[in-house]
Amino acid sequence: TQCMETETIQINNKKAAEGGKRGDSVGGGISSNSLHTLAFPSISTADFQFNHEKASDIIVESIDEALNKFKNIRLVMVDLSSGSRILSLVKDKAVKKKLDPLRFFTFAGNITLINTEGNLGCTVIANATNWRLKPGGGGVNAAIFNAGGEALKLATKEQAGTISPGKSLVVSLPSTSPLFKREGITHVIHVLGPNMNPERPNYLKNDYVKGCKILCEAYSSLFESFASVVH
Ligand code: AR6
Repeated sequence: TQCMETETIQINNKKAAEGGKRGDSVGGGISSNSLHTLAFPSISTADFQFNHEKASDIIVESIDEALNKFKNIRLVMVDLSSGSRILSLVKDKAVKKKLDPLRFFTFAGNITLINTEGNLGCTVIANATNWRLKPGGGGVNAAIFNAGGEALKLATKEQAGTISPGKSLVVSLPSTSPLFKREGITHVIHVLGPNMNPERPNYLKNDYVKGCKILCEAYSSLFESFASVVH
């Protein structure tokens, strides 16, 4: 059944993409054309080693809340491979929770090529960053800072020097950034998630009471920030 569910979502994704072009009406009569799209990675589940079962529950719950609260948004969760465990967990739980497949779906690919490869019409992408908002460091943070170029580094520095766990920071992308020019991305939202990796700062020592609270805050903050950008 897991394979069948996966297939259903893929079909729905196709429909969502086509629907976007045709301007089909979705929940509440808002045309999917007029929905603003955020692409986001799974926060904290790779380098920060957060438990995937717990994270997927929080992700689906947070998406459900955001879609109910903000009627003009569409959310796309991205990971590099279609074999991604966190992506599969979220897909399955999204079906069980009956999230609207036109307003939330998953995408396997590189988030820095979201529009040229995925043709999803995303205007904003989220980044799973580190507390110093430091370019590099591997993972999606390195990929996004590389793709954003000097312009993203400077614009981020101008906004803040550090970020706390559970918070997000909106950076408006200068039109000189390759991410703006190539992908049409107007904003990057940096997010710092909870860290369960003993070799990284702010290590939570497996305290999942704190960890889950911070991951919830991180996603709420991300979706709130996105909604305010596209308001
Ligand atoms: N496109 C889409 N998804 C990606 C990409 C990409 N180009 N690259 C990685 N992912 P991680 P964290 C997925 O480790 O766990 C950094 O060093 C990846 O498969 O990037 O929050 C920072 O500087 C995974 O599903 O973030 C921090 O120190 C997800 O992105 C630390 O890692 C997040 O994985 C943050 O760790």
